[in-house]
Amino acid sequence: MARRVGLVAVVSITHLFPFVACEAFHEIHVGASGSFYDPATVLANQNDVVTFIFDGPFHDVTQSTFARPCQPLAGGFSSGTAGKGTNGSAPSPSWSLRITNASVPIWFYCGATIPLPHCTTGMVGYVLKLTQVPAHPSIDAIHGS
Ligand SMILES: [Cu+2]
Repeated sequence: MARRVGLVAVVSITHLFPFVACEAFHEIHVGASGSFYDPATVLANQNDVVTFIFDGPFHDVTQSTFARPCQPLAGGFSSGTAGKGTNGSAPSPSWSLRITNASVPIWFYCGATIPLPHCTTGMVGYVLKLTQVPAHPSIDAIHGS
């Protein structure tokens, strides 16, 4: 009998809070030390916010696809070109992206092409749903940052 009461209590709690969203904030540094995103991978949940901080001179964040990682996705997002400028004296601008659909991975790349296309030299990244990857000790560190 006591066991049955415990089960009822658990069910009641999930009915009381069916839409609780625990949003988290993630930061990705853009071009802080070369043409890279740091980190290049973020594990996120629905409603999380990913903020890109443009530490380098000029970069961008443009949505792409796994199949064509250096081509813009039609109708996808783009931060526009941003950065600290060539002399690095301007403050780092930032641009934020809210994850409105965590069920699909989000791929992005830098569309800057000077002196070489940044995408083809490795300036790509992606956002994965937190539950799409197996449990790993580093996941907590990434998600908690
Ligand atoms: Cu770039």
